[in-house]
Amino acid sequence: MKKATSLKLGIFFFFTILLNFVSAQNFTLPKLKYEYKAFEAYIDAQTMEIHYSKHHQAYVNNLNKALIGSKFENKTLEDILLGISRSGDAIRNNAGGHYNHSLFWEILTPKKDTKLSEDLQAEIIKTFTSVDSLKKLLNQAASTRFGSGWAWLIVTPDKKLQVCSTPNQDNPLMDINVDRGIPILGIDVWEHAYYLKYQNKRGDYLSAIWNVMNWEEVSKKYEAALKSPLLQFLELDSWKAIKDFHKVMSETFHPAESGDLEPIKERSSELMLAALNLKSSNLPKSVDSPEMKVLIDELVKESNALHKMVKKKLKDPILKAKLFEVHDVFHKITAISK
Ligand code: MN3
Repeated sequence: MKKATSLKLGIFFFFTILLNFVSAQNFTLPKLKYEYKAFEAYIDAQTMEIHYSKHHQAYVNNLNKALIGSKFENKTLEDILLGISRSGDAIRNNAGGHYNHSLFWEILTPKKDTKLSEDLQAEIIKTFTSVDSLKKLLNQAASTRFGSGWAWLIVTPDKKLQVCSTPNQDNPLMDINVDRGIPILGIDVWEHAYYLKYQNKRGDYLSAIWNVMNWEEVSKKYEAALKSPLLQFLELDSWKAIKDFHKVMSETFHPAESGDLEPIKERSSELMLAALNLKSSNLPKSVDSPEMKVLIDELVKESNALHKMVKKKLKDPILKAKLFEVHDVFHKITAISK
């Protein structure tokens, strides 16, 4: 090996190790930009203190603990949430709790009358007719959420605004949620957020919270969400038909790779139907192109051909070669969707 190359490799490995070390997981409580008593008239200091230093701290501690030895170790908080269906309850509740509260502290402020950006204000009026009706919708989502949870304003994959709510510490980034999008405003409706001052009167807490809303921060989050590559990821992640095809494909292709053709013999009709289902699905805007449609047509044609060969009981090597062809077409499709 040439000296220059081995030096480059050495530097590469040094940084790889350094990076692993730096990213070794240890989530921490974000600093508050105000005092506990900053919202006294609307949210009392004791609630703020317990909420932040006890509840949020517990989510952080329990998240760090739950991640040790899990497949989510060393992932970013966003990546953990996006794949939350593959985690257990401890990671789901505590990763959600950490993300949701971090956002919540940011969108509160003791500053009076913060202003919405022109862009966000225009979009709110376009979608909800007025800022007041947005507040009403959010309060409705919050007050009808049974038990504990959150009400959200999100930017959806097609760059629209939407109000939704989630139970417990779930949020709209999570792949278990029906409404997907990037949250730009979240209201905590767990009793720990208001009980000391408002007891069972969730509605009074919900009216009060607008007095401490940081519209400048919400506007910043709106601008950032519009530019975020996460939006395209969320759009593709909601394309169920391709996930369904992928599932059958990988459960039949991988055994075939190691010589076991039984799974594809049993499921060739299922694979063909999944391809047809993909063809009739609504293509996400970001991948909707003539090229994509040609590839999906080819996928249907090849899956159909494979199914016919299985029915004719053709020899394993022939079936395997055809399955590899189907797999190649599928790869071209996923390459476009990345
Ligand atoms: Mn809370």
